[in-house]
Amino acid sequence: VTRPDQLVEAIRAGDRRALARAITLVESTRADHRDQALAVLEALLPDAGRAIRVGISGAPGVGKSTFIEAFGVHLVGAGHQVAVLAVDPSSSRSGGSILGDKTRMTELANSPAAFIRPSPSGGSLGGVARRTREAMLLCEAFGFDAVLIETVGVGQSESAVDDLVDVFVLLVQPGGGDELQGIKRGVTELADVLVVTKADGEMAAAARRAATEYGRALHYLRPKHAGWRPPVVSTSALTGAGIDEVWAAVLACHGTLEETGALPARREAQTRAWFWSELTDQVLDRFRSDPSVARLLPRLEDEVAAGRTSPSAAARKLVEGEDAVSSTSAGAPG
Ligand SMILES: Nc1nc2c(ncn2[C@@H]2O[C@H](COP(=O)(O)OP(=O)(O)OP(=O)(O)O)[C@@H](O)[C@H]2O)c(=O)[nH]1
Ligand SMILES: [Mg+2]
Repeated sequence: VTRPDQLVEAIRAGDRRALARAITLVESTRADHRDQALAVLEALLPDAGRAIRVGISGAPGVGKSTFIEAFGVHLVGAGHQVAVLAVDPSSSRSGGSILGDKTRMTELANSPAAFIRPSPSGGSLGGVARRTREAMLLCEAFGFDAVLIETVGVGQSESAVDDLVDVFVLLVQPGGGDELQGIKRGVTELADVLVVTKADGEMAAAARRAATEYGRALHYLRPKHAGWRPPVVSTSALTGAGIDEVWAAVLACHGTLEETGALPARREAQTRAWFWSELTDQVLDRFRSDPSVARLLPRLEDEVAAGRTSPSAAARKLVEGEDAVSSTSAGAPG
């Protein structure tokens, strides 16, 4: 076992195995691991925050893994140090996990300037997002200046990723007449850059149509950020077309957010929200572990389920003790 201060020192010295071990610590649910993880994070926090944080999302099969391989290789070619992480509660995963991807992202995975971390298996979306945020901070402290966070777009995971990043890139694919599905689901509103994938071969014409449609649709959406209009970029991971344009768009968006002051405000709001979610989790954990709460809670939950008491009254009984509620409901002085 390596002590937290040794891990911190090794990470500062550029030891990748130490980075991987620290990420394993933040992913662990064991109490002693949690203590060590917090010590490492606390020490490295001043070194974090210097990367461009990019979220990459899209429906299953849209081409995320293939895009990230091409995009990551492009970034490395431009002199960047790239970390790839994933927010994916395994329950929602249809296959194509980033672990399997690592064998497919061969060029990127073998690059000394890149680091690909498979998503932790299992857990709630909130838990996975928390661990990913902490892993991102560790990667930044290590020196990665671009962090790509992938999620498969199947529900709430897109907004969980948007809460972690500076710039959100949404991938859509041409064809199938489902061009506007993302817009219907409200996901398109999150996009800072919209990427049409697979713009090659037989699909080139359909990709052009999709790009036009999306461009028109985005025009009618309320802007997410003042001064930034999300561009639509057609790409092919096979031919490499448009990949550099996506990076240029990400940089332009990031630059605009910096100039308008939206970037520091966004990061601050994200950190405040993270604090409140940590606080809520920790208070709830502690509350549940109280013996009298643990004894009462199942019975009260059953009473709520059976309609014998209201959720609000039952919650108050738990928080204030049964006596407090019965004396209140017996008629507090008006
Ligand atoms: N023609 C063409 N095919 C592509 C392109 N990018 C991806 N594909 C193909 O699309 C399929 C899905 O690609 P993936 O990169 O695995 O998609 P994904 O979004 O990561 O999929 P999941 O991880 O399962 O959600 C594969 O068969 C790819 O070969 C592209 O630029 N052009
Ligand atoms: Mg994939």
